[in-house]
Amino acid sequence: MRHGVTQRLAAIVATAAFALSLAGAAAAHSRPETTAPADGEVVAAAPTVIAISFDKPMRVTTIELTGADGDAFALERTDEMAPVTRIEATPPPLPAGRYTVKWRGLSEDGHAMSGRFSFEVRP
Ligand SMILES: [Cu+2]
Repeated sequence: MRHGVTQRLAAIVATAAFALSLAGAAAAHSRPETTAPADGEVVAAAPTVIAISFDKPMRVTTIELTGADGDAFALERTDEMAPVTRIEATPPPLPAGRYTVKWRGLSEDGHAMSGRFSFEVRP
């Protein structure tokens, strides 16, 4: 039954190759590395810049800032949706409170990515 063993081996090799290709695809994502403010950070002064750094270029398609009650705060950005490793957006003066930043983007490998982080302004 050598033939059967060869077929099983071929199937195992094909499965391993497929798993490796999935791992390779995952590793090619651009990922957020750090944010400013950091997720969960409590800041005494309202931030004048909201920033996200990525390990590889990310085309950020939306970035939104909302307060705890769901109010949206307009962010001014200058990246013009070009792929960037760091996006900086300027918020209006922020009163004390909790805020959430939500973003969506296209990774360097074309995959859709999204994330969120929160911070609190507590003077
Ligand atoms: Cu990817």
